Amino acid sequence: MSIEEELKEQIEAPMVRLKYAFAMDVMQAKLRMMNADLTEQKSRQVIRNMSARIKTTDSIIKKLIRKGRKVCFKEAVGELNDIAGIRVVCYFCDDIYEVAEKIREQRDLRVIKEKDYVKNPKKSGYQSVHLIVGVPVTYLDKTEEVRVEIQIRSFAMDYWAELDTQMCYKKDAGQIENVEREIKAYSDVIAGVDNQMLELRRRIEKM
Ligand code: 0O2
Repeated sequence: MSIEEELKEQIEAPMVRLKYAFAMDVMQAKLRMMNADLTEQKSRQVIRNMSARIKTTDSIIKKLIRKGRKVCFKEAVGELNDIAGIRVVCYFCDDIYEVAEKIREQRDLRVIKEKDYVKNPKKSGYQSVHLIVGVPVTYLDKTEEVRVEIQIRSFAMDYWAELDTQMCYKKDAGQIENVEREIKAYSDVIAGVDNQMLELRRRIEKM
């Protein structure tokens, strides 16, 4: 059996998938509650939509190789923070921090790592706030912390990231003249509009 086949068999084992799926379900239920809470506070919807996925085995293998790690179950589960991933799309860019704060307030979760690619966008122009949270999962009297990556971004940032994923991210398009420069420039334009929309909302709220 090849190392890829061995990893596939272990990572796709029903019990392993169940643990990740459970951790994502718990997190999504919490996020729905946080959205209800914020909606009540602000008299408007804060989260526009969310989605969840378990990383495919192919993508796990590619990421392990990209990170220079050994392709095996132990490295995948131990090193990758995003085998379980949730994407939260908010209406406005300031909502991102409201959601992140609500996650930090959850006493039964542990925020393991935070990355703010909104304040410090990636070279590509990618913007989002990433939180890695540990969700306790109990099975057969044993409690284990399962990591879930939560990507929080605005509707506008999501538009850019979705198109970037289709055209450039993890693709060779960056080698085409001007592509990297242009996609980064569009990210700046979108961020500008995102901030103007926020200012507009604030002016309207003051009335
Ligand atoms: P996929 O297929 O979306 O899952 P960590 O190990 O937690 O420290 P990690 O995961 O190595 O950090 O890197 P990072 O940059 O913090 O987060 C990576 C994820 O952010 C990616 O996951 C993408 O989902 C997203 N991302 C990062 N940069 C870009 C970008 O330039 N464009 C787009 N569209 N998305 C980006 P994966 O596993 O690479 O991909």
